[in-house]
Amino acid sequence: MLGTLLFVSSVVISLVACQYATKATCFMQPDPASSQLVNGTVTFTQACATDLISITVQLQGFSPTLPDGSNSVHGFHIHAYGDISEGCGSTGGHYNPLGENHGAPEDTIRHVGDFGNQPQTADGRMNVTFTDPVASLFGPYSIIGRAVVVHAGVDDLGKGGNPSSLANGNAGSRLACCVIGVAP
Ligand SMILES: *[C@@H]1O[C@H](CO)[C@@H](O)[C@H](O)[C@H]1NC(C)=O
Ligand SMILES: *[C@@H]1O[C@H](CO)[C@@H](O)[C@H](O)[C@H]1NC(C)=O
Ligand SMILES: [Cu+2]
Ligand SMILES: [Zn+2]
Repeated sequence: MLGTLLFVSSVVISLVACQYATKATCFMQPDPASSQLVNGTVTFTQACATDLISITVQLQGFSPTLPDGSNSVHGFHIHAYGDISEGCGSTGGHYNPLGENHGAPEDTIRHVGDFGNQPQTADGRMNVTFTDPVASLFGPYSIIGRAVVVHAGVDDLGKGGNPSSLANGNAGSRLACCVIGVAP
């Protein structure tokens, strides 16, 4: 009887919890050391813990893509700390609560914060929406309160064949960052 009551009430609670889309937001600002003045918003939505998180990125200020195709994609990660007191450098490394190696978003072995590479437009904007199978706004490994960082270079997704590839993907300097907060 008590078991049934607890079961029914937990079902009711989870149904109610899923009626409100959970949303988080992050207002990107350029790192003080960056010559590319990248800014804009990153928005996260996830209605329930069991849903995939959806990430919408709307940034501007990247240098244009070069004729040889360079400067067309950028390493894009969640970093461990929501601390931008010393620019993007104080956000720490990739958010990695499980102590894994760096990888691609689709890899089994990856950091929670590994969102791979995201494309910019030729004229220097980034306007993409994607989902991620691992990161979440819920639970013990929630990304709320941590940082978004976009890099100058390409993330080698852990396939670079050197130790730093397995730590950070060799994505280069940090162009812009922000702290993920709860949104209305
Ligand atoms: C974003 O950067 C552009 C170009 O530097 C600037 O004009 C604009 O005011 C910035 N917007 C915000 C909200 O910081
Ligand atoms: C961003 O992409 C969306 C969806 O494709 C589009 O509706 C919107 O106009 C784009 N915004 C910019 C600034 O390019
Ligand atoms: Cu990063
Ligand atoms: Zn990583």
